[in-house]
Amino acid sequence: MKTLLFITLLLNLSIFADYSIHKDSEKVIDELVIKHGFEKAYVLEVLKDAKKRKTALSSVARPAEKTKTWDDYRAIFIKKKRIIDGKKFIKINIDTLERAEKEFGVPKEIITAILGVETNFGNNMGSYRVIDSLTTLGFDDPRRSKFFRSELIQLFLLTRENNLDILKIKGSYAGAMGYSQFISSSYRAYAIDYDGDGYVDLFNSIEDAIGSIANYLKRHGWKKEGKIVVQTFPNNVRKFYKPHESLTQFIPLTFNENGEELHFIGDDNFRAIARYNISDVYAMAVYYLSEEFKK
Ligand SMILES: [Ca+2]
Repeated sequence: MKTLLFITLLLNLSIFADYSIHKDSEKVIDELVIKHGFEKAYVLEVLKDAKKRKTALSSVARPAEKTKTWDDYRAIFIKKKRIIDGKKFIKINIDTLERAEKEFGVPKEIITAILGVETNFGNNMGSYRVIDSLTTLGFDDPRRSKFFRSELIQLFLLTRENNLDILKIKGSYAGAMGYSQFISSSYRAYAIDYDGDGYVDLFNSIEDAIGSIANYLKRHGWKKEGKIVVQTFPNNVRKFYKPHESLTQFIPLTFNENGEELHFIGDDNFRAIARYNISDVYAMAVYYLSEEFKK
């Protein structure tokens, strides 16, 4: 009886989760082996090595972009240090940023703001092994396991294509990687080689990250010279814009700024930023930060 209790306790400890024998792993293993031609022994070895990370589960249950208000976001991201670091980043990487701006139509300040919000310009790319995040969320998240299992399969494909060690690469609790924090499917679909070495590397190449962010935004509807937000007032939104399909929303977003309420409507380019991270406050933080870099 005592032994059984002990074994039960052991099984409940995160370190003893074995994703190669998880009840939902068979479908993933089959897809990787049959559809994508991976060796079964390799897939099992990787899943066996993956560790359950309970903090990934708790973080994904209350993501910052859902629980934090604009005031919280502003306090975190629109800070003197980050603004100074961003300006420095622009100075150092001006050639690449201007090349991307010309090629994709995305201003250097926006690309830099995304890098600033995502990883503090590469200083915080995440400390989770991506294999741990994606197995934990893919097999044990009650709400979005299907999405994360799909990203897990994408991770196998990405690491094979890019010759990366699947057991070593790190990222956020949700599996976002590199300077620009791309999830596996985005990495495969939108990341580009922008330093010309023939290899797409969001972990080590700032140039690749810059080009990839610009490419991502363009592919998600960024319009050169387009508007991001239109500042407006409570009762005359329609005066400025007639509702049409390309507007993100006709109801203005409301943010408190120094005790005054400001009302915005997001335009096409606002929506493109929000595709990076589905959140109005996220897109506002990027926009605000980008404006600070111009000052
Ligand atoms: Ca490259």
